[in-house]
Amino acid sequence: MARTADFSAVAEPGKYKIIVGNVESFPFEIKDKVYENVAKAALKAFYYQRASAALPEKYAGKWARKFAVPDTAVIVHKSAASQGRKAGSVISAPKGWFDAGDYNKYIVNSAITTYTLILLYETFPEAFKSVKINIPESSNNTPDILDEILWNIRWMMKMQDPADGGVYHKLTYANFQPYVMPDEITAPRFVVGKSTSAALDFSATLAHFSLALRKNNPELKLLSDSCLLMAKNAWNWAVKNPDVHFHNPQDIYTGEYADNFLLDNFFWAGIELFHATKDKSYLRYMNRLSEMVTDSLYWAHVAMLGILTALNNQGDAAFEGYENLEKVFRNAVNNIYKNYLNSPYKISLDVFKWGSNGNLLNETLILLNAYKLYGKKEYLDAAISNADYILGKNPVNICYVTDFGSKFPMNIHHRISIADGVKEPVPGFVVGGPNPNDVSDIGAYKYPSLLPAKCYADNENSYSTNEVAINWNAPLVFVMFSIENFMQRNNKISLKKNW
Ligand code: G3I
Ligand code: 9MR
Repeated sequence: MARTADFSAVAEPGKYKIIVGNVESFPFEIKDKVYENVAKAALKAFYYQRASAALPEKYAGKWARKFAVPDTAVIVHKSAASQGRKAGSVISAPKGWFDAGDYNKYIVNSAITTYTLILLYETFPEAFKSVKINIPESSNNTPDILDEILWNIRWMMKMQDPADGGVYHKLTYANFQPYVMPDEITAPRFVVGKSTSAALDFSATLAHFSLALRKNNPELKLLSDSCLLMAKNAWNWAVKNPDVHFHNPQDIYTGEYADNFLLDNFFWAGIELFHATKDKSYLRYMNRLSEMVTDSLYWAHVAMLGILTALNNQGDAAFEGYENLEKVFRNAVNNIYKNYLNSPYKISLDVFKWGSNGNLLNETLILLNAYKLYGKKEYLDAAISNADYILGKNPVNICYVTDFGSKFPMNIHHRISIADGVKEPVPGFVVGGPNPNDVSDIGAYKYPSLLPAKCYADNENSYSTNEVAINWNAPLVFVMFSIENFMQRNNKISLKKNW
């Protein structure tokens, strides 16, 4: 039986714990900027995921590691061959982030991840001028979040075939590698299979990035223009190749991010290209919104990303069908908010599956956008309640973010954390979270519970509940920074009012 206690009246800064009978909670703090440290650590986690880099102790502390995975001699797999790039030829596609616990790089998952970080940056551009996370680029004049985004954007740009605009689905080893450090691996890496989903998600992300740079970083105009041209070329390839659905070739065994329903991907890319060009021909999928899933957001359901861009750029260019788009958004927000109200743990998530923490964080991202657009405090309150679930207010009684809270995951499915010889996992990562559907990885009997919200194991082989991934950490960064910034703004407003 879950009960809710409201301690809002307790505002005195300090360390507290809750005692009910002979049961007491972990200690927790009431203070200013309570989300700032976890927000910065969540962003720094992307630095720890960098491919083609050495991470010196000065920036990485005890998780320093050697240079690994140059990706300057990547083999074109036969599934990716084209006129200009024969099977077996070699290309260079360095940088980018390792996807998760594995060392591979996937365009579909990179796209939603990078979009999310760009959306955060353009929501608080002034605040991010002073956010430093101690990365090599911290001494330059570019915001650290933008430098981290650029690390992945520059890799994404190398995944497009210049000859036809097509985009390779992933850059990968043939197999998932053993639990070793990345510099110990000598196996070849491949670019595999162009796909329609990769082309569209690539197009959407680079078009969005192009506009964000145009608005916030005029000094990067050349990059902005290049991104827009590449986005248009990827769109054109997708229009000519609308049904190239990715599945692993028979000699490749790593992650797929297979997505065979692509209307939402066309819609998302179309909205992004419209806002970046004002060319209304890109809006051809607007009238098919009802055929798309809009009340769930993750790598295979991306319609909401197009809706968020339209609503956050409504001043730029109104277009017919906009009212319907706003109605769809409000409906999704109301459904998310209703789930929160009806939940014993006061969270909006009502289905637990692979990456449930990431799904909850994406719902929280939607709530925070609704709060920003409509100013209704109940959306911020619901978002904070979701954030508290991630940070410890959950049936598993654990903070799901590494290196935070009294009890956090120590055995994450993350090859670097497993192989680096450091007891503590790399900090700032949120684990996938409870998922009752895929317990065969360690065996159902090893899970403390098979109840949906409790089916989680802090076990390095539980990749279905205890892996970390860039598309889960991006909404974590978004949520923690947004709540921190909104709370600081509201405190300033209430201080002004009191004066
Ligand atoms: O959408 C269905 C839902 O309708 C159904 O009720 C539910 C339960 O059966 O399954 C849902 O589909 C699941 C899908 O994720 C969406 O949640 C699939 O069963 C599940 O297998 C799938 O898991 C994906 C996993 O790879 C295995 O393919 C995760 O989304 C995806 O995040 C994860 O991604 C991996 C990369 O491939 C490799 N790198 C690590 C990364 C994170 O684990
Ligand atoms: O490490 C892999 C992880 O990134 C994936 O999410 C997961 C599901 O695709 O697979 C993990 O690799 C395992 C493979 O699927 C089965 N053999 C053991 C591998 C390491 O746990």
